[in-house]
This record gives sequence, structure tokens and C-alpha cells, in this order.
Amino acid sequence: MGHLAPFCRLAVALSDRACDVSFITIQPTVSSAESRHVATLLAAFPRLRPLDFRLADFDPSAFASTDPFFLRFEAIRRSAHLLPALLAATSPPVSALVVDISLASAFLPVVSGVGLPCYLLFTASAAMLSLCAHFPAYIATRNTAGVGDVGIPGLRTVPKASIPLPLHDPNNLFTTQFVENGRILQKADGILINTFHALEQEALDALNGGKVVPGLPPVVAIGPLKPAMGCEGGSTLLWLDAQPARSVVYVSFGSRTAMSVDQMKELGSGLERSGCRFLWVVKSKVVDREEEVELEELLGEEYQERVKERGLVVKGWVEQEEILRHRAVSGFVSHCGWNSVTEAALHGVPILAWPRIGDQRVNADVMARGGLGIWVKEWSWEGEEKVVRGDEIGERVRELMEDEGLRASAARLGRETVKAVTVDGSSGKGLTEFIGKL
Ligand code: BUP
Repeated sequence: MGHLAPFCRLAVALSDRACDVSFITIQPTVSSAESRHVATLLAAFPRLRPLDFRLADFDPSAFASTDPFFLRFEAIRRSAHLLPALLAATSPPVSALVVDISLASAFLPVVSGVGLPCYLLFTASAAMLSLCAHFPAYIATRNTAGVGDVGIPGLRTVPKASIPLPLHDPNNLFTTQFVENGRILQKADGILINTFHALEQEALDALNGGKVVPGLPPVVAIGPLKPAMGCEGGSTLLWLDAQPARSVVYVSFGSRTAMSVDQMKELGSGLERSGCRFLWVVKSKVVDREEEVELEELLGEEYQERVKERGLVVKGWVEQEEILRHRAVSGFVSHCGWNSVTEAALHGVPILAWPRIGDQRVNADVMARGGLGIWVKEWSWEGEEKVVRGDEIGERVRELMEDEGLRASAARLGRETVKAVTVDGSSGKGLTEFIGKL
């Protein structure tokens, strides 16, 4: 969802600005959330033209990864040769493509081969783009030394502990994709990125000033891309309506970060001990289709009964953006998926960061530097057995909800974010610049 959501938003933003937009859809999807999201998008915006992309045969067992999302990216990458036929059948003809960063090295040569400009959409932070751009050169110097702290020229050092875990294994499928995509960035006609200058000026300057790596095409900040799809209230929002203003902490770890049952129980106890009202989205499986266990089984029989006066626990999809914009919500315990960070910024909601996998520590660092929240660096990370205790979680949640200074600085960033996405703001101008090129 972290990749799909910004693509849907970009499609709507371009269409709103009088571009004729075709949207390549891929079937089958990995998660139910993806299928629903695409169906909702196409129903709400019939002017977007769906192009149905059928994948070539793919045997996942041939690749060094068990991550269903990395494997799906690989399946799409290996179907790139089918793209020209799809494009040739499109009327009116397509004049440029915007391709996800994860597909860059497979799709860029094919798109260039049919004579079309190819832009990349980088769906994470500019700090992460800097790591992606520099990483191929970095590992070329390491020989057998393995990955340590990575000093990004013109920016800062990403500590070893914040490097996504798969990148420590040179044979991992994600490492192969990341390095190949990093190597080909210079060949793109431009790189659109879902961030904004007030949050990541330094990284954007380093990228565009040729400091990170020479010869990059323009890196154009167009974020945060604004959510485009409304929703129908739903029981979660009704529950929020009944809560006092700025009293609720929202807890979610995104669409692909599962938590162990032991850790979930400690988190539940921490939320209870914090004394704060809370809305907690529980996720115990990486892919939502496999989420079968009932909440009672995960949290213990009496938990929900005990907390029902001030806590709502839900399993499955919620309308996160509507939650973050709700007047009752004033804190967010987040894994720091990049979309979640930018959505919190847009609504000035302070974050207590608990990054778990992938780029989330890099994002948490950007978030904390930007004055949007607190990051407890010692909390557990992928590959670690450690269980963070409930009393510690409760204390930090209370701190998040009571820190007036933090609330003020998050609100300040919120105002800057809103300004950035107006037509005359930095990201609004970025989008205009891109449309001008089209
Ligand atoms: Br879960 C969930 N409702 O219940 P991130 C997510 N979202 O609207 P991730 C909901 O999905 P990656 C839910 O608002 C955001 O736009 C959320 O993206 C929305 O994290 C998106 O925050 C999730 O980037 O993806 O899912 O971990 O690993 O690609 O960053």
C-alpha cells in the first residue's frame, strides 16, 4: 500500500490538472487492501483509463526471498517485455510513463526502447532516495566487509542499525533490486518524490546539487500527495466522534508490518497503562488475506472488555487519513512508513516512532529531525527477538500525549506542509513543472 497509495494520488492529481491519465493495474494483487483500493479508485474516478497488465509466468521459488511483496515486484519486473504491446494498443497514445522505483531497472530500458520519456516516482523519503542512489557505489568498495555505517556524500551517515535488514545480505532479492534500481537512476527523465522542501531541504539540495551522485535527473518534490478518495464514516470514525478533542492516540504499524503475539500483548498492556484513550489497529500477519485469528485469541479474552471505556481495538483496514485529520486524535504510534509520516505531517499529528522493518528507521530519523515526533531508538527491529515491555511503552505514550512543545512543533510543520501542497507552494510548483514537461 505504501507504493500503491501515492500512485493513486498522483493519478488523481494529474487528472485534476487536465492530464489524460491511464493507470496500469496488475492482477492478481498480493493483498485484499490493494484490490479494494484500485477498485475504489477506478469507480470514483471513471476518467482514469485502466490498462490491465497480465504478468508473465513466474516461479517464486527461484528467488532469494520469502517476502511476498518483493516477489511480486520481481514478477512485474520480469514481465516488462509485455509493456510495449500494452502501450501500442492504447488510444489516445501514451506520451510518457511514470514508473515505480521498484521497477526502474526493468522498465526504464523498455520504455526508452519505445521512444517514450520515463519518469520515476520515488514513494519514500529523499533521505532514502539518497541511500538508494549512493548504495551501488558503496557496496562496490566493500568487497567482503559487509555493510556498515553508510556515509552519504553531501548528506549524513546512515548508521548500520538503520540500514534495511535485507541489504546486509548481498544475495537477497531486495538487495539485487535495490542496487539495480539505484544504478539506473541517471537514465530517468526525472524523479518525482513524495516529500516536500520544508521537511527534507538538505537531502533535496544534496540530490539536485550532484553531491550524492553526479548526473541525476531533476529530483522534483511533489508531496505529500493528497489523499484523493473520500470514505463513508464507518464505526471507527463514529467512535472517534464520541471522544473529546485531542484525547486519542492512534496506533498502527502499516499494511505490511506484522507483530508477534507476545509483543502485541505488551503493547496492549502499555496502551492500557498509559491512561490515554486509544484507537489501535492490530496486525498479526504480513498479508491481510492470512489474518484469521480473532482479537480475543491475540490479546486475551478480557482485554477488550477491560479497556472498552477508552480504547477501541480493530483488525483490518481503517481510513487512516480520516483518522489523522479527526479532531479527537492528537498522537500517532507509527512504524514510520513514509506515507504515514507525510499524512501525520499534513495534519500536524505528533508521532511516537517505532520503526520495525525496511526504510522505516531512515524515515523515523527524518521525522524526528523535522520536529514531528519522538523516536525511541532502542525499541525492537526486524530480526531481533527482543520484546519491548508494556510499562516502557505506556510511559512513552503518555510523554507523546502530554508534550506541549512537541504538539506545537508538529503543528508548525503541519502548517508548512499544507502550504507546500498549495498551487503556489514548493510541491504545487513541482507538480506544475512536471506537467509542463509532459
Ligand atoms: Br494499515 C492501513 N488504512 O488500515 P505506509 C494503511 N492505510 O488507510 P506501509 C490506511 O496505507 P511501505 C490502514 O494511510 C498509508 O497511506 C495509510 O503506507 C494507508 O506504510 C498507506 O505508511 C500505508 O508507507 O507501506 O503500508 O508499511 O512498507 O511500502 O512503506
